[in-house]
Amino acid sequence: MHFLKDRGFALPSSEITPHAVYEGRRDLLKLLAAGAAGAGLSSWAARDALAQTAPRPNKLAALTGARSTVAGAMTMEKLTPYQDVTTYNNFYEFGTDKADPARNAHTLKTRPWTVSVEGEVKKPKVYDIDELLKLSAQEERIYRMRCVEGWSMVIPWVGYSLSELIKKVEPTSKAKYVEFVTLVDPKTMPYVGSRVLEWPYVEGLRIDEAMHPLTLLSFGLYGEVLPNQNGAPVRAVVPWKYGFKSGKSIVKIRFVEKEPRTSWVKAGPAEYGFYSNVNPKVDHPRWSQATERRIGEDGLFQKKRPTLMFNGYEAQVGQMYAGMDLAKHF
Ligand SMILES: Nc1nc2c(c(=O)[nH]1)N[C@H]1C(S)=C(S)[C@@H](COP(=O)(O)O)O[C@H]1N2
Ligand SMILES: [Mo]
Repeated sequence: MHFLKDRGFALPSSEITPHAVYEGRRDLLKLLAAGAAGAGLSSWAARDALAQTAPRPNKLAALTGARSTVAGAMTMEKLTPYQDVTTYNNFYEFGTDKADPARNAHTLKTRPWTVSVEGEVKKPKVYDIDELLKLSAQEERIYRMRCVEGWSMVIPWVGYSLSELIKKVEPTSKAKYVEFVTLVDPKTMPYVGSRVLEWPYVEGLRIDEAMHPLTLLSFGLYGEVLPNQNGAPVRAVVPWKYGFKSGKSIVKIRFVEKEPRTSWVKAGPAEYGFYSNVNPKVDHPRWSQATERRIGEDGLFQKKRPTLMFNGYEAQVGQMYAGMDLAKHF
């Protein structure tokens, strides 16, 4: 995996706002200092994070936020280096190899961009991305991210709780689920003609999951706007579920009565369930889910880490699944 680090790639210059490009180290210092003072975080974490984001050639526009106060939104685990977060990706619209999105997603056009919020809501609205960005205060949240394939990362996302948007559009009593529809553009996405998945990439959550404060609408990471390969200009992040539930490059958020038919459930209903909560006790039919590799920190011979129930967010989210058979509703 580490060979990926040595392969240079260029971020599109169109994504860089020259006057807004900031000195990443200085801003991160400020960000961490504010958080450290407020929450009494130990300074090793700040130093550690800083060391890992030491100068790099390409920078995106700043997108800073105060540290989150949402319970469980921060972990003290070591951050996955920016280089790994942005070069080891799943974004099948740009290819199925982990290195493909970083190589190919420069074609994605993130402006103009709108997100249509529709369906079972009293106030449907087509949001321009720059309005959506300012809908609520942006926060930094350091979430563990566990992919169904058995690897994990720790990522400092920037965004706000999806619930902030949901409250604005006022769901009706029929809104039982939320569906996320992501961009499908054959002109800029080389693999949407392929049959690996049905396009557009569709994901979904139950309404209570979508309203949970941990569910993030994310616009950035490491204090900058999202790199294209990570789902620019806006994506979901649902930290207690396998990574594929976190749809990238969202264009539509639909409130519906019936459980949405998601791309992965359509592709393999025996392998991918609608819930897809991280669960070390429920194996994927073809492999165990009991352990994981932390990208960026381990060599091939490093012992794997045990995977935690609900990815370590059980105290925050466990109650939503009380009484449910999680082997059946996997
Ligand atoms: N539109 C879209 N969203 C997507 C995917 C995808 O292929 N297309 N892959 C998912 C998977 S499998 C994972 S693990 C995460 C990866 O997010 P990251 O690359 O930012 O770590 O994005 C998810 N969101
Ligand atoms: Mo994934």
